[in-house]
Amino acid sequence: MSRTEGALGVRFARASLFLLAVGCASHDAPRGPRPDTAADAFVADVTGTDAQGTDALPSDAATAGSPFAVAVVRFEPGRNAGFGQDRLPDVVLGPPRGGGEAMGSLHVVSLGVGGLIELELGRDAVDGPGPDLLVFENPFFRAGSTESFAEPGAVALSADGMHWTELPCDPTPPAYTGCAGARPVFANAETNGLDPRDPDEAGGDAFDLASVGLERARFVRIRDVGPDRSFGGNAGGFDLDAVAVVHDGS
Ligand SMILES: [Ca+2]
Ligand SMILES: [Ca+2]
Repeated sequence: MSRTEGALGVRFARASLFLLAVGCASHDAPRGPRPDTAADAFVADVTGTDAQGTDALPSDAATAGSPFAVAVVRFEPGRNAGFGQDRLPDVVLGPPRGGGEAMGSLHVVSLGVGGLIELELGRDAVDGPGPDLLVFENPFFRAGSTESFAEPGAVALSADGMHWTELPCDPTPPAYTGCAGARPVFANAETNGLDPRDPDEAGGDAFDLASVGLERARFVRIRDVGPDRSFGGNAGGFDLDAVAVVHDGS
């Protein structure tokens, strides 16, 4: 694909998402039966970790030590998923590509309504002062409003990929207390120099390991808990851009 064709494709996709978002703001979509997602089940094995994330730490020199996700170890799309799925796992690895306050990034995978994804980090998030981990979705402020168009997700953390602790998340607008997917994302590795690991610069939603008594985490699970705002499209549920480690003990 040429550069021009790629740009047109992006513009078309942005226009589609914008129309979807506008529609979302005005009415609720009817809920339909969950399709058979067996054919959509996806498990990536980027680092030699098995499907349950129970195996070895990353061994790929290109990703070992990264302060971002380096592998998708589990993906269970919910209803009306599909957007970005053909770009897994890369689309959720590495730093965020935030779209700022007024535009949701399209560099995401949609989990679908009730969908779930588990990621392995390139290094442990370790409890330090304040937030230790940032999760980047693609919420944005509606025109003339400070209320974000949010598709919240509950975050769970694990040191070994087997034993999980879910952080409390109240998906009630406008605060979405404790959930990921509430705050716009500003850091964009392609368009600005904002530090994607700095909670004050990056945007996104910050999580403190101490809030649930954890000292470290290597795996992150995000579960869509919001209302259905897909309107029958394929961008249902939480849209994951990236995850970043703030404190790694170094
Ligand atoms: Ca902390
Ligand atoms: Ca979203």
